[in-house]
Amino acid sequence: MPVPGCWEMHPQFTTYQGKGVYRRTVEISRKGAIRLVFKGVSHTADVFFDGKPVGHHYNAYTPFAVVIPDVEPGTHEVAVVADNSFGEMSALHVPNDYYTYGGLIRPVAIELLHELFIERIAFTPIRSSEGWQGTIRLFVRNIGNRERRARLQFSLGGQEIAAGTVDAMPGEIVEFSITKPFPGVIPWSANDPKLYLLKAQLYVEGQEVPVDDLIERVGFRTVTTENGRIQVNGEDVVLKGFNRHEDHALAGAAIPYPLMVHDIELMLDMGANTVRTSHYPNDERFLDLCDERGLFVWEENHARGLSLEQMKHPLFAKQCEDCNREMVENHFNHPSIIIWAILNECASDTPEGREMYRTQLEQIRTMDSSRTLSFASHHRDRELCFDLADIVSFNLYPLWYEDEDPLELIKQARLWADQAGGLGKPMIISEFGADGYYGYRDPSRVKGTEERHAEIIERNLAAYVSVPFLSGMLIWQFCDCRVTEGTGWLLTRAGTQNSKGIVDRYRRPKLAYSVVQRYFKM
Ligand code: ADA
Repeated sequence: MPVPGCWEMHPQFTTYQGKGVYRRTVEISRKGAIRLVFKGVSHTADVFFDGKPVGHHYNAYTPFAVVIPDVEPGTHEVAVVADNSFGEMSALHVPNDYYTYGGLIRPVAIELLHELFIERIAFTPIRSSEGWQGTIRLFVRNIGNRERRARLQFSLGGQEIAAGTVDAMPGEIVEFSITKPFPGVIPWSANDPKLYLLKAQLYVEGQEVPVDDLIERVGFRTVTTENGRIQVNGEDVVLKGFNRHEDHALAGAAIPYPLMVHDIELMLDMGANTVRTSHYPNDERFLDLCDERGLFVWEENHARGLSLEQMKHPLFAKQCEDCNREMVENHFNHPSIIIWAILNECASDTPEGREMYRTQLEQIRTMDSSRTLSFASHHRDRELCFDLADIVSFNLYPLWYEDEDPLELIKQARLWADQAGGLGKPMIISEFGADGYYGYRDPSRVKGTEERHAEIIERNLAAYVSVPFLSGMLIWQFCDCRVTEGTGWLLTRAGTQNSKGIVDRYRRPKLAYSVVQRYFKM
């Protein structure tokens, strides 16, 4: 199987759920440490080096790395056992309204390491009355067995910054932080998504050549909430866009780069300015494209529609905590991400659920206070957690699941939010939509026809653009997606897919496409 890829693309494994082994040999040119970087293995990975277990990771949608010290020069075998089956060890990957594909769905890399190396960089832009500043936090890791002193050198947009020195004990990860003014930089915005390369070099004392470097791409932008609105660089924005599952008829969850570009082009062509990574952290190449094209991103952790009972799974808290940490640490430097979100449609309407929401939002806020926080709720007047977030977000399906008027419902939702801790906070309709089966056109306009789908999207959009209090409207969904096959109404969806896409799984536009274009380009 190709990497990245998922095994469902092989004719013999279209519905396979279980384990699969990937193996390859690698040539290591010199003695020392290596790092294997996995951007996404679905959903559980066990990594072996020359037959010995070296790493274990749960969750298809977050990256992880394995460091192997003291590798001899020569030929070695890397093997990964990927498992996409559901079972008692999995609290987040469960039968659901999307598909858990199997395999190495995102890229893999191998790095030769010095015993002292740069683990990661976190850049935070600051907008002040004196102009733009930036805080660079850099994490140096010592995997050797002696204390090391190192000098750091940065450059950003061609400006050289002599940063200072760090001392790291064996086994330690040391944080180094510096805040600098960056006069004259051009801010990142949707219309002009200006990006800068931030380069860091690490010199071990007494050596002229750096032992490690790391280049990140960053942007200068802030995100705030004031007066019930969301601001980017101090200016109010209204988010218009899509929920998107990483799913494609020809590639499953392992969407190749040109098809990612195609998705972005389609969204921009419809006039969108935002994408929500429902319901998990996305492939970082996609986030890179959002940075480059000026698309705002709502990125969320991995959970969809879990009941309180499912949230009480003994591994739930730990698996969420890992996912939140890996999401924020790995995606920190993407200026396109303006919202971190958690736990789509889980039990935020119960006191016990609320504690879990509170814990997770606090965890994220501690790691990153420079972005806004939200969660998408379907609990209407029973919601208990709006006070914990910066933005209140509703998933509502008027004219689809209920025969409700979108305008009346949205006004009602504002009142629910105001009465339940959301007063004065910006509000987003984080999901609305209807099923429409590609190619099913019929003058009856019954539910499921492209005509009815387009009409429901139109009536929703007409209502949402007419009210002054909405800061966002995100259509469910950009593309149709495969769902888990099972029983019950959710898992017996027609065609085993969620067909609410504005384009189908092959990206063929439905009638609603031009409707969206008309409203988003207004
Ligand atoms: C929910 C959920 C989505 C999807 C949608 C639908 O609100 O968040 O994942 O299942 O409804 O199609 O019903």
